[in-house]
Amino acid sequence: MNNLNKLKKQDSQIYKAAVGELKRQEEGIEMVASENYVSEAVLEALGTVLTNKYSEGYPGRRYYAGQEFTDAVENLAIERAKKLFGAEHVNVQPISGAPANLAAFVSVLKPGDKVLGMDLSHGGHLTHGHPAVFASKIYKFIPYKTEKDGSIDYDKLEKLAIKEKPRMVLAGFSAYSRQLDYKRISEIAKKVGAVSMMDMAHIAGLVAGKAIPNPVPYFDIVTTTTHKTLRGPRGGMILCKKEFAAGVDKAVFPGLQGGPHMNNIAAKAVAFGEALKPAFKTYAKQVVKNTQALAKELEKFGFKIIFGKTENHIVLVDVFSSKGVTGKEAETVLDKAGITINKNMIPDDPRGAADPSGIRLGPPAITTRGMKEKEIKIIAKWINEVVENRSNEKVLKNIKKEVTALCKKFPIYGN
Ligand code: DSN
Repeated sequence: MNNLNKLKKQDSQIYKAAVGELKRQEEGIEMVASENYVSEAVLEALGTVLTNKYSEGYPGRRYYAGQEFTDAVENLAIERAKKLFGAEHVNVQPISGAPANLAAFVSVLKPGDKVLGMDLSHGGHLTHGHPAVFASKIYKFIPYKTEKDGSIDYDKLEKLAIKEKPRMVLAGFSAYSRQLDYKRISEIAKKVGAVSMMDMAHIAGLVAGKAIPNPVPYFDIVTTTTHKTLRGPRGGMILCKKEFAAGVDKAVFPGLQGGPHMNNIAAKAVAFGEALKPAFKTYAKQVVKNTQALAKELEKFGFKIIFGKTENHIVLVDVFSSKGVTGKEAETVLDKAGITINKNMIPDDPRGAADPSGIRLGPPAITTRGMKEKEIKIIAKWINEVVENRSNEKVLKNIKKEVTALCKKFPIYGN
């Protein structure tokens, strides 16, 4: 782990919070499907002096001098990302996923244009058209939904596209557990003269590790975060076909952002380098195996799994109908026992977003620390015990002790 000696001396409050968070991560079972643990090399890159440099523009065409090393860093990040995903063009500057999505919209849409995006409660993402998001005031988002069996009816989607004539067909999700038909979605977009876009933020690591199919060859524009299954630093990225490159670059800078965070881009490059190694393929495949084991075990305990099956790293569970506990209650009691998940809406959730019917969970983080199907079985059993004994503080305390003991056998940073 990073040496925090200077921080300790100078700012004990921040030091304490950082050390407390390290302990929380080391001793808890992190099952938020979008979280992961970066390597120490990635952490070191984040802490480099590259954070001191202003580098507005792109490699070879910056607005300030002194870019010898920042250009090298950004070019490495771009080349590695291109290799990882087979992309024609890559922009590594977006600060995170939401700004990457906005930049992608700005690059091809005019105010008032229509976008087909997946409904939030059906697994979509806020930035794909939720009314609370600023982009919804500029563009007209039309949601599409999943079917009762958890599938997407692509004939229905095609009919909707023909009826609405959107300028963009947007695929991607933050809580959907099934494989999308990339080819079909991009064909629908082509048929109605729309731009096809995919937000692969959740699954980018599984794609990089070749555990699931790659959307990049099929879509005009693909956005992602770099910190979820891809196991890089917190950040965003846009991959696109050559004809969209100039628009994307202009939308990111100067359209929406100023100076790129070069320490962060360096850390992205390091993470992409790691994802190019054979060990990352083993990791990605294990994430999928662990997820399938988790869904199977939870189902045995009577939990209702939404979307019928899981083909990625996400398990969405209707805890309200299966266990009579709300998503918020489940999140709170599991946290007490040292298991971190998040409350989540289920399709057309009769309850509100603040206290929905479901929870979302996944094993990308615990797979990074080496846990496999054997540990998943134990964790699923604990999840059931916690939920069923939610008002029994003694049970929660005992499970927390067992959670800590298990975590000690799988150190994240080896100290
Ligand atoms: N907050 C992320 C997630 O947990 O899925 C998406 O932006």
